[in-house]
Amino acid sequence: MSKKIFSGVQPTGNLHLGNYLGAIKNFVELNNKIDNECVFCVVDLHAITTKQEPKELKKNIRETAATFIASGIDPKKSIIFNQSMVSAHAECAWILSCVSRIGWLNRMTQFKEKAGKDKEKASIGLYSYPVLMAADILLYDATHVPVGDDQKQHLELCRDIAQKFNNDFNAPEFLRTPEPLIQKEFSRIMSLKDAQKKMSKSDPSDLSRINLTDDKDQIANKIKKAKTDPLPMPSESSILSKRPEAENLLSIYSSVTNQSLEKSINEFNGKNFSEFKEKLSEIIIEKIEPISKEIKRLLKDERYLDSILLEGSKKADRIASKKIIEIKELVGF
Ligand code: AQP
Repeated sequence: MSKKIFSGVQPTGNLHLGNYLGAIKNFVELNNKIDNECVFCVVDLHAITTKQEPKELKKNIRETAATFIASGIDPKKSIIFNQSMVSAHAECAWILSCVSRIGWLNRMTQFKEKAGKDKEKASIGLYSYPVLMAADILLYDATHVPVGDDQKQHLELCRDIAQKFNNDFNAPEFLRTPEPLIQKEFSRIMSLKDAQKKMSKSDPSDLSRINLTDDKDQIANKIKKAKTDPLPMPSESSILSKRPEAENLLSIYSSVTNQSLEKSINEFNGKNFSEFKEKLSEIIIEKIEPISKEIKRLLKDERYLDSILLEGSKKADRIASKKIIEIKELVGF
């Protein structure tokens, strides 16, 4: 069955192995299915919910587009564009924010994590971020949204917003409620320095993540320094919850090699971490180095990247403008 896919990545720099294994790898598989209609968005409006330096943001928008293409998304088959080029996203987000309830947003754990202790100083945009995310998805009548595990709650909210809009305006099924596409396994890759925290672009320690622009020496060095425990490699999965670092590294190994966690455990059962880490570096380098080289090559051709984003924006605008006109009509504008 053909699917309408929508997903986005924030151009906040330092795209990493977690973004790749949790989301982008899945985008590529969906792009490769002939019948799917895919829209992949560089969500720059989301990026400014935290402070961005304008020149860096421009660079990061191109780098995110380059990462999509270098990872295997074909811009002729899928729409690649940046959100700020299609004004319907911001318009729709406003309308949906008048439908959404404060109580719903108060439950969002990502806001709590990102705002930290001093919530009063967080931007209003960071708080209402999930409403903009709902607008992104609903404008394209997406049937499926591939995301990492951390976005599950936002997708549930998106479904609630769609249903409430349809009820409020007596328009059953008008906004389509999308299904999340979250990988069953390895949908949350953790920091290499602290397996209780997810691998993240904004972690101040570069050693906590493998960036998709890292070269092979950087990758090898980060894996060598990745936190482990003093025991040999685990022999069964039941003890992994007590050994989060081993679990994270084995999950990365399994996800990159497309094999089950059980198989990876059997492969390294009782061996030293140093032996495992050597193999882990090898397979990450094999996967990431070609992507990293291609990103760097594409970044030298800014005109090409800008033309992809411009073309993609025109296509996205055709879809989103039609939907926002219908939304406004229903609202009574
Ligand atoms: N550690 C992760 N494991 C699996 N999936 C992940 N994703 C992010 N981190 C992991 C998935 O990548 C997609 C794009 O994420 P994003 O750029 O929109 O924002 P994010 O989730 O806020 O990513 P970061 O890296 O944690 O950024 P910062 O540090 O800026 O907050 C999403 O599908 C996400 O689930």
